[in-house]
Amino acid sequence: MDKEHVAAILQEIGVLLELKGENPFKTRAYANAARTLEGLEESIETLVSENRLGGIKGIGEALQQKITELVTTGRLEYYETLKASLPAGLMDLLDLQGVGPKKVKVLHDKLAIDSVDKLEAACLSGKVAELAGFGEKTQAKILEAIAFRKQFASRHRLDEALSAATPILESLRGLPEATRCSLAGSARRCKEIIGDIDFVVSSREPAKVLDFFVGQPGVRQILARGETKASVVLEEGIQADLRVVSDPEFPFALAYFTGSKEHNIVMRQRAIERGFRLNEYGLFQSQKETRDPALCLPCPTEEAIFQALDLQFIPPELREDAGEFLAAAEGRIPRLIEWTDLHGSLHNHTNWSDGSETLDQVAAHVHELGCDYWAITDHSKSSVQARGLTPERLREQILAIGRVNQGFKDEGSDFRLLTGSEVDILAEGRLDFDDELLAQLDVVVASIHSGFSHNEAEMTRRLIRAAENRWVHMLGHLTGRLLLKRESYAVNQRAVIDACAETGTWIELNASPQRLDLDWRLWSYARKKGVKCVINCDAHRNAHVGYLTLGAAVARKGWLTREDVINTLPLPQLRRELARKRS
Ligand code: DGT
Ligand code: CA
Ligand code: CA
Ligand code: ZN
Repeated sequence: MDKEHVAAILQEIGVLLELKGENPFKTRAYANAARTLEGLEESIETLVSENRLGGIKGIGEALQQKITELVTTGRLEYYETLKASLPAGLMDLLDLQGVGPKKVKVLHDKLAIDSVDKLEAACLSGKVAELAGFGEKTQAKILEAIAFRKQFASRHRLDEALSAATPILESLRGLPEATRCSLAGSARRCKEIIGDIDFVVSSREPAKVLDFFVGQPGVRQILARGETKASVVLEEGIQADLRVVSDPEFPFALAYFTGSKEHNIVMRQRAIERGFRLNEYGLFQSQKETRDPALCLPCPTEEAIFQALDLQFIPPELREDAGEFLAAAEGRIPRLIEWTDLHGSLHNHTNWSDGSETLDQVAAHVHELGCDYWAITDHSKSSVQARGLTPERLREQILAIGRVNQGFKDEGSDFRLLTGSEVDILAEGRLDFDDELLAQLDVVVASIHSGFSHNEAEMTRRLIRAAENRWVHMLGHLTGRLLLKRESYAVNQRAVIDACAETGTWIELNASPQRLDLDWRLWSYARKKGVKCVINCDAHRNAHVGYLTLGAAVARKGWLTREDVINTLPLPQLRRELARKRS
């Protein structure tokens, strides 16, 4: 368990205590302890195992016991009990802009409000404005916050959808009554934002599967429950739909509920052109709508359905009616990249800037996971909030990385850390370090972290100027977007891609789940122009190494193959490519 996780729980305990009306000193102690933990250099596991928590200012005996329990057992009884003693909906209220624990407590005590729906009703009837300390203005603000939340409640990031879906899929697979189980819908297609999660299961006993599905611990609310389908809202606030079919129907239901809708329409049309009917129940030898099993062409898998329609198999990620039919009809669907093709990441941070771990900890972790190389690209000096490195510190870091690499060499290992920088692109496209320093680095990523409000022409110009620098290997998170949080700054992405093509500059696919930037929709254009992709974790802690799988999924959605992605190369070839633009 990492310290961010422990800190998040302590923080939440502080909030829960405040909701209960505990004295402010106690609640503040938890918030302070959380902040202290986040700032620690050492790993929390080491501190616990060596019994050294007591030496940290602000961590008294009670807190020490709780942290120790949490780190050693993975859970904390006190926290679970506390959480269970309050209605779950109260935490949802806290998510509303401008509503803090004090207000939630009053709303709960005076008006018995424990959900967003109840709060909305109370605001509409004017009861909230009458509460002491609220008033008309606050009431109107709360209604505004609720409207905003509703707009986003049905949109979730892919990583959040997948981490909610995975355990459900696992437990469905464990059911004896379930024959085949799959994720479907936009999550299976790896859209960066999804509306709801869809599952398809085949079974002879749909009632048992549905009972299990709606009765799982992660279900907050049952929206609908029928003979063959159910919809629930999960604890995470995400809706999940399940469809149960017979096993011969499974491939058809899976293809149908994977979508996209636009893709399905073309599939259905192709079937009609061939004298068939295609729907979620089968592919039928029939001129009109039917679900008569006697007329169904047996297709044991999705592959067989595509084959029956004279198509190469279309991977789910490509099912957007964005050129996949033409390619599949001509047998031109490429072999898409797999995450296991990746040998390392070329944009990552350590505790030298705003990352969590030391060089040694990062190197040991990624080496253990089987990477061949890992570039350390901490922030540059202008990124003050991210503790960007001065030129002196960067020179020190180059030496420190040399020492880490010497250690690997001495052990006979070929693994290497690469030196680097995520250098800020300043106004007018100047870079935060001079060329002489950049030339000493193995890997240079150039990114924009400030001056987001410039107009499109200026932002585009900044990025193009950075690409024109011969020491810059790639542009990082090209649009600066944060999914569901912050829009891209104004930029002409195609013009930047053109400049990268001309200068031999690569473009990053930033695999951090809140970025997934460059967007999958633009990779076909970049690929056509001959611009190479680099799938980067932008890791700020070791757990982020897993983002490589998400990055590869989105790269697949952008039709990228192993040949299009630089960090599929082994180290010697990578070094040759790194030298190319500079020679
Ligand atoms: P989402 O949930 O908004 O992110 O997007 P999807 O694609 O998961 O859409 P969803 O959950 O409404 O439905 C799952 C799939 O079911 C969808 O991708 C295609 C299929 N589907 C649903 N409604 C229709 C429809 O009216 N016509 C066709 N052709 N397919 C449909
Ligand atoms: Ca869906
Ligand atoms: Ca759905
Ligand atoms: Zn960055």
